Amino acid sequence: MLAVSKPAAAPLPPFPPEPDQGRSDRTDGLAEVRVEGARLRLVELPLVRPFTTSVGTDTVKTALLVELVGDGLRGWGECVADPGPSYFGETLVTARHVLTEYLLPEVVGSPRRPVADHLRRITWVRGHPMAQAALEMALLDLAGQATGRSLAQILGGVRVRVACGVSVGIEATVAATLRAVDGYCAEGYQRVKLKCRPGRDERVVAAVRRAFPTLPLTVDGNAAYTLADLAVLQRLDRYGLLMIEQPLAHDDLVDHARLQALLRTPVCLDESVPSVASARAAIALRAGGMINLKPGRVGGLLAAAAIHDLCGAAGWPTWVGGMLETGIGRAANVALASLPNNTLAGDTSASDRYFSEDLVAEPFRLGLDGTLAVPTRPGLGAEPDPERLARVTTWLERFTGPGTGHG
Ligand code: OSB
Ligand code: MG
Repeated sequence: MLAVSKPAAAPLPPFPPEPDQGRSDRTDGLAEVRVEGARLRLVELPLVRPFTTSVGTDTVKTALLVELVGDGLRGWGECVADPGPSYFGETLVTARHVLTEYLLPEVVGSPRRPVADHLRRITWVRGHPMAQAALEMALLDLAGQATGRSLAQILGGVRVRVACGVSVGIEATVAATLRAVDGYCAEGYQRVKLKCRPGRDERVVAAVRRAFPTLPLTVDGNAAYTLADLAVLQRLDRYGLLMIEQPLAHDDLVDHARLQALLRTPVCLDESVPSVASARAAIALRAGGMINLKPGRVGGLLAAAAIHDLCGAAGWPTWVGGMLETGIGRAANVALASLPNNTLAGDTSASDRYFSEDLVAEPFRLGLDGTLAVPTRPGLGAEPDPERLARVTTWLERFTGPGTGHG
C-alpha cells in the first residue's frame, strides 16, 4: 500500500506574545476604592479653528465626562466618542447608553475593591471601547489619588516632558496649509501631520516639503484610500515622511500588509487597531511598522499600555494620538506618552491649539522645545475648573447606583 505522508508544515512565524487585555500588573499596589456616586455630563468647547479630515469637519468639541465620587475623592474620565460614527463606530449617544445601563451599575454603589476588580467587572461588556476607557480613566484617577501615585507612575512612564507634534486639518488651499504649518513650527511643534484624502495629498505634501525641507512630516488618510490608489501612495514615498497613517479601510489589516511590503515609508495604524488582540494581529501580519496609541479606541489606558509593550517587543515604535481632547483626556494622553517605547512625537498638542479656554484649571502649555510637562500630582493630575465646567456643560445626569435609578 502506498503511504501518503503529509508534508511537514512550515514553521509558524514568531508571533507576538499573548495579550493580557490590558488588565495588567500596572494596577498592583493601588489602594482599594469605593465609588459612591457618579455624574455624566456633556461639555461643548468651540475649537479655535475648524478641523477637517477625510471624514468631515469639526468646529466644536463635544466631550462626555465621567465623574466618580468616593471617600471624599473625585475621579475624572473623558470619553472620546464623537457625535457621529464617521471616525469610529461609537457615538456620544451609544457611549452614554452603555455607561448608564451597563458600565456604571457595575461600579457605582459597590463595595470597596481593588481597582483591578472594578475593571474586571466591566470586561463582560463587548465593544464600546470609548465608553469603557472613560470609566477606566476615572477609576485610575480615583485609585491614583487614593494611593499617592500619578497616572504616569501607574502606567510606567519614564519621562517628565513629552515631545509634541500637531495634526493639521485639510485646509481650503495649499497656501492656507503652508500658513498653518509655519505658525505651528514657529510655536515649536516638533512634527507636523497633514490630514489628506485622495486628490488632496501629493500637491500639499510637495509644497510643505519644499518650504520645510527638514521638518519631521507625516500624513494621515483616515482610511480614505484603497489599493487602487497605490500609485499616489508610492509617490508619497519620495517625500521623506516619517510615516503614512491609516491610508486604507478602518477594518483592514491584509491590504495594509500588502501596501507596507511595497513602501519604504512605515505605515502607522490608527483605526485598524481597536483592541490589544488586533494590535497582535497587525504585528503578526506585518500590517505596518508602527501604531498610534489612543486609549479610547482600544478600551483604555491599560490596553493602550499593553499595546505599547507588544510593539516594543516587536520593534515597532509607538506614539500617542489624539481626539481633540479637553485637558482631562489630554492629561491621560500625556501620561501615556511618557512610556519608553513612545519614541515619536505625539498628537498631544497644547491646549491653545484647540481651545481659547481649556476646561482644566491649568492648561497644557507648549515649552519652547516643543514639549509638554507630564502631570505629577496623584491620579490624572488635572481637574476641571468648576466655574468653566458649569459654563460649558450642556447636559448632566446623576447616577447613584444599580436599583436606585438615575436622572
Ligand atoms: O485620525 O488621528 C486621527 C482627531 C480626531 C479623530 C481622529 C484623528 C484626529 C487627529 C487630531 O488627528 C489629533 C489631535 O490633535 O487631537
Ligand atoms: Mg489618525
